[in-house]
Amino acid sequence: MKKFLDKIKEKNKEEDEFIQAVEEVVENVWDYYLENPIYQKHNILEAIIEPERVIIFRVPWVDDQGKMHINRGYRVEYNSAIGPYKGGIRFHASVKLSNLKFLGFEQTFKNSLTSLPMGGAKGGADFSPRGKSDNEIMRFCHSFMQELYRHLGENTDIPAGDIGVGAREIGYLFGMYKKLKNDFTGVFTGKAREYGGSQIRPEATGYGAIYFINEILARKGQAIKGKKIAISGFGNVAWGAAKKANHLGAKVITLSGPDGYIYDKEGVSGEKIDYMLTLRNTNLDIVEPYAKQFNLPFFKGEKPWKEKCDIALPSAIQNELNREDAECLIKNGCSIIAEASNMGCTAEAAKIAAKEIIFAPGKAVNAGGVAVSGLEMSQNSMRIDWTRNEIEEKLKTIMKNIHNSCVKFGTDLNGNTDYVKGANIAGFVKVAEAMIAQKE
Ligand code: 2IT
Repeated sequence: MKKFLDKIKEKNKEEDEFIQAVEEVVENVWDYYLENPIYQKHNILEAIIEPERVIIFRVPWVDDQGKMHINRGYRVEYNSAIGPYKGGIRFHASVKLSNLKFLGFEQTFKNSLTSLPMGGAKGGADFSPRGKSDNEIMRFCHSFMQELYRHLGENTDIPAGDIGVGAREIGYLFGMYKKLKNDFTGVFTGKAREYGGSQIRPEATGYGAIYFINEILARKGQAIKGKKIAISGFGNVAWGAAKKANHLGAKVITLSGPDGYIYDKEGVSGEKIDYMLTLRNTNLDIVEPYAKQFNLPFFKGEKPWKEKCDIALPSAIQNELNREDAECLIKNGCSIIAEASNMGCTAEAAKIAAKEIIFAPGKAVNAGGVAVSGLEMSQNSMRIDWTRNEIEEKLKTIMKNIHNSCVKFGTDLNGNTDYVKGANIAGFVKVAEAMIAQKE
């Protein structure tokens, strides 16, 4: 295994986040890989690690003063063994090939876990919407799509939102796609309801994460009602999670931004949840105004993981919860760390949490978002619109099945469940079998 990983590291030098994601998967599936000679014959592990195609392009755009800026756009079309490329678009200053490769790799396993026919992809640009005007964001989105459109199609590659890309940006991106292709198809998910978007898609990632936690708790004979949840972030994922946590009687005690975190003893509920959307639309990327608005304590420059909670739900960005954070949470009685963000925990944090308490990985916990994207694609293809109830029931069933797959593949003879191992093997098997069948 070491020799195999050394080769991957040599080939992908300085791509730390990508190596982190690959190492975790290889460690988990290695025994399974060795037990199946057909996988080795097809060199399936090396194949699954290599993206099918990477597109990198220039994105020029003009700011409100008339000055031209140049950003770098990407689409990593990772794997199409089980369906067309599918995954979000991220606009954030941190975007580079390494993190889009890790996100595309993770997406491949995540999409497989949903049981829907979607391959894996990720894209984005090193463009930060922070402090930009609405017109600047529109011009950026239009320029981005002027290149990307030629690589997309409803049966080829279907993007969605991610960090920095919400309903507004999807509107600009989809509008330009339609114009360039002269074709109205469901080539984007996360669209607004008026032009083909699905019920529940904006909430789906957060709802799914809470459903997944519910399944973990149910297996322990517990309920989510009354549990205290520390959430990081204040964007789309955090918003959906806060809504569903409230529906089910749990209490969300923190939210955070790049500027610090807020602590809400009474719980984030009612109009405070709606205010999260207002905050996002300011394009400022800070959470402090929330503390001012509701007269709550704000902890500048700090992360919420020092607070006493039952469940920690990182919902912002990769590697936002490290070893010290995990140790602090465990010491304070936290019993579940569930990643709603992709690879929200560092490798060390994830390992400590898995050993001491329960740790659930992003590719399982946050799969509800892309699952409802899959349902949006189905509705668009069939030209129908499922009700809120129908989508919510389907999402619940999908999350339950993902949880069951993790338990099936991740439980040892003593009955201990390793959710990371379970998610990785379950996600891997379907993609590997499809690749072998297609001699890819
Ligand atoms: O990380 C993710 O799963 C997403 N950003 C959603 C992807 C999608 O295609 O809905």
